[in-house]
Amino acid sequence: MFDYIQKELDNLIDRGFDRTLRLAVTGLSRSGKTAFITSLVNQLLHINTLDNPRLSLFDAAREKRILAVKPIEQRTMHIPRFEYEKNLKCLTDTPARWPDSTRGVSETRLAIRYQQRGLWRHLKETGTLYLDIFDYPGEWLLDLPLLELDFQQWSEQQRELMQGQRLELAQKWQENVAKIDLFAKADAAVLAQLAKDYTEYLLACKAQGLHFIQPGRFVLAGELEGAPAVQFFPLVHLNKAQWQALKKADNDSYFAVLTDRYDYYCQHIVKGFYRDYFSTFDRQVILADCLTPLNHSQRAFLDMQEGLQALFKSFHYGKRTLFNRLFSPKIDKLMFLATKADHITREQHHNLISLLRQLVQEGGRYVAYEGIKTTYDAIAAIRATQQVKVKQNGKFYAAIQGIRQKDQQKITLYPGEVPSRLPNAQFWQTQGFEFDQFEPQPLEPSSAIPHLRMDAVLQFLLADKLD
Ligand SMILES: Nc1nc2c(ncn2[C@@H]2O[C@H](COP(=O)(O)OP(=O)(O)OP(=O)(O)O)[C@@H](O)[C@H]2O)c(=O)[nH]1
Ligand SMILES: [Mg+2]
Repeated sequence: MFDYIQKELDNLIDRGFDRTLRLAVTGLSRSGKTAFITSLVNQLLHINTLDNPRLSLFDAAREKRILAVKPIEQRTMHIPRFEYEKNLKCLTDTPARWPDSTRGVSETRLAIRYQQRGLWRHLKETGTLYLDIFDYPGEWLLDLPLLELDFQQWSEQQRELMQGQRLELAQKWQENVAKIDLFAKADAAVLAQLAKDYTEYLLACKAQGLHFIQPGRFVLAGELEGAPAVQFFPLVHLNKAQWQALKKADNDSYFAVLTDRYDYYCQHIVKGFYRDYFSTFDRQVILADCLTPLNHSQRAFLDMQEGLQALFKSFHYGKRTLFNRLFSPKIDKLMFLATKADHITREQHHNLISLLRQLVQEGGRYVAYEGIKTTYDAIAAIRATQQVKVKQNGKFYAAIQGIRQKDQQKITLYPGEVPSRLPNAQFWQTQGFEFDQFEPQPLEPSSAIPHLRMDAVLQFLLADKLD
């Protein structure tokens, strides 16, 4: 009994202070980050409106303990603001449309006034949780492994990747690289052009649905656009003897300049990101669109797997010295979400989650992280379809209904089965996937955004902070 009272007293003292939670949201391009944050903010802002009964899995909302939520001024002046109003307007316009693609990092801050629960409930105590939400490109996390590689090791790793489709896309860049003498004095304009060729190659990979792109800043340079720090490229055509010989090249040679720029990129840009942003996050959401790559090709699917595993490794580094040297990890909860689950029927969600797990965790080894609580789920941040039942030959089948993007037709379809395991080569030959994109449903400005399982997300991320 004494322990219990002591615990309640400790809690009470803790509650006397307002709390801050810094939530980071990331995922590879087009995984649904903007839609996710727009919906998360929207669900919280609508928590007490009558037409939002859809948060039953979120304790604080169900118990009506959230008194008020409002957007407030963010604390960091140098990070662009997340454009919630603009994104919402896209959804409430007629016809409704998806918010635009975004670049770089953005931030938004909410104040959540809530009533605490527990032994002292009758005291009607209230607290405020300040929620800072950051949106940053998953591609930036893909750069972490660079810190463990020198220029030669990185180049050799990139050479391994040069197969099939990538080899074709890299042709122009490779032909131009072959024309320069790496021992010769570097010409900045030539390097700028070669780096442009390399960036175009990376962008072409992206357009083909390939996600494992390094360095991540080359495709999302932001304020670094045109800076020497993002004007280098791997040397994938050299053999060991050539690398050895080039070590003796002059300091102003192409080879030396490329090496310097690579080192600068690692030391300043990659480490800078981890120091300035990553080290300040308390909780992390990683979004993955596992359905779209199924439409592309086995290569695109495997590439996404590589990308996701690299993202995951960023957290796995927790125990390793590199990561600890950079910052002491603070993240205590990590959530992997398969997005756009409204593309499939409800009974397929289980398979989608299982596929996500497998994609993230090599060979299905479910690794737990010391001190990081990890979970997997499937969601639709902005639900664009309705789940319906279709009668065929006297039997009812689950189907989805929505406005198909490519022809603006209202369609009802059974999108098929999501594989619960990583599909093998034979599977790709025999079964094609066709997951259509849908337009968002019309939305009244006063209504909450329709979703799937965003309440489960809020419960995992916020519940313990609102007790
Ligand atoms: N059906 C459905 N489609 C979604 C959902 N979320 C995102 N999408 C689709 O995915 C596209 C990309 O979503 P965004 O939220 O812009 O993704 P992002 O990760 O912010 O993309 P970038 O900023 O370009 O990296 C949208 O334009 C929609 O077509 C969802 O919950 N349901
Ligand atoms: Mg975005």
